[in-house]
Amino acid sequence: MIKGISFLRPATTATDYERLASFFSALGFTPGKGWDEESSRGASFLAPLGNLEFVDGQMPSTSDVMIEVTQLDAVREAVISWLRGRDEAAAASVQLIADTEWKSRLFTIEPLPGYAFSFWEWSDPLKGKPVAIEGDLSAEGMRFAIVAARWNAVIMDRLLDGALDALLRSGAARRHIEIVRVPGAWEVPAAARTLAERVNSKGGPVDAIIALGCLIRGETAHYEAIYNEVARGIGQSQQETGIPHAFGVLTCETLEQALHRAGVKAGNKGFEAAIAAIEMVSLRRKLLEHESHGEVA
Ligand code: DLZ
Repeated sequence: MIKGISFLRPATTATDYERLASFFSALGFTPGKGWDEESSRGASFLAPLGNLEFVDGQMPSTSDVMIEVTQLDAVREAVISWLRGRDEAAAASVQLIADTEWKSRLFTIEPLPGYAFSFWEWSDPLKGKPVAIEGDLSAEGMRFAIVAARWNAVIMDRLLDGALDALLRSGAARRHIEIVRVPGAWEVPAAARTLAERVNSKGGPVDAIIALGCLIRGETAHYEAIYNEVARGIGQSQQETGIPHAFGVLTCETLEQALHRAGVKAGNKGFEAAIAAIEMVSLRRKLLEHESHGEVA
């Protein structure tokens, strides 16, 4: 069964390699596994959808790497801000976004001479997308609170790092991320609820809460009882306040399993929870906008 497809691009020097990796990181690509060995190293970047196309006739863009995005203007701004300080002349002359003949908008950029990438989005929002309302993954202008337990500190540090990484790389501002530490997973729902209900106090309201914790069955008396209450409390806070609460509470058999889920082998659940929170804030905004326009989804 076919699983995936990878395109390899050799970098001529270590500096070029680092420049390209930095460019793709700055644009919010999810890092893949990559590798670092004696004979070579690889920086890998993932996109939710892959697509290998053979073209007969005129190429749709000048680059053979086309990256479909939402919010193309924001992507162009991110490109410019990455170039600033590295190459002022290039930052000042980034190609303008132009309409294509195939109902899209596109611009092409060479972060390194000889490496051109075209970024594009459909002009017609229904083209190329399933007819569904979905949240986007840009966190710009959103406010988050992360509620993180202190128990199992090694794991929690990794989950917290993962969540922060996801928020910052998706465009959230540091000043819009509040980190709240609580003793253990048991205390997460109460703090989350207080934050979700906060409206006029000094910190102001938050758009979403990311709940992080780690329960290890082998080492936790009343594991089931604690887990059920934590899940119920976070769910209840979400349902009763309407504020999205992402669930990043690990429930593991062993410490090793927890480590794997905290970035060692099986993704980082803190990162994933933060991405879910961003998507839900965006979705909620869209749904409420639909409601206020009297539209039916
Ligand atoms: C007491 C306890 C135990 C045994 N294990 C964990 C755990 O694995 N993960 C966690 O986040 N917290 C644990 N706790 C602490 C409880 O969540 C809670 O903080 C205390 O019982 C105090 O209310």
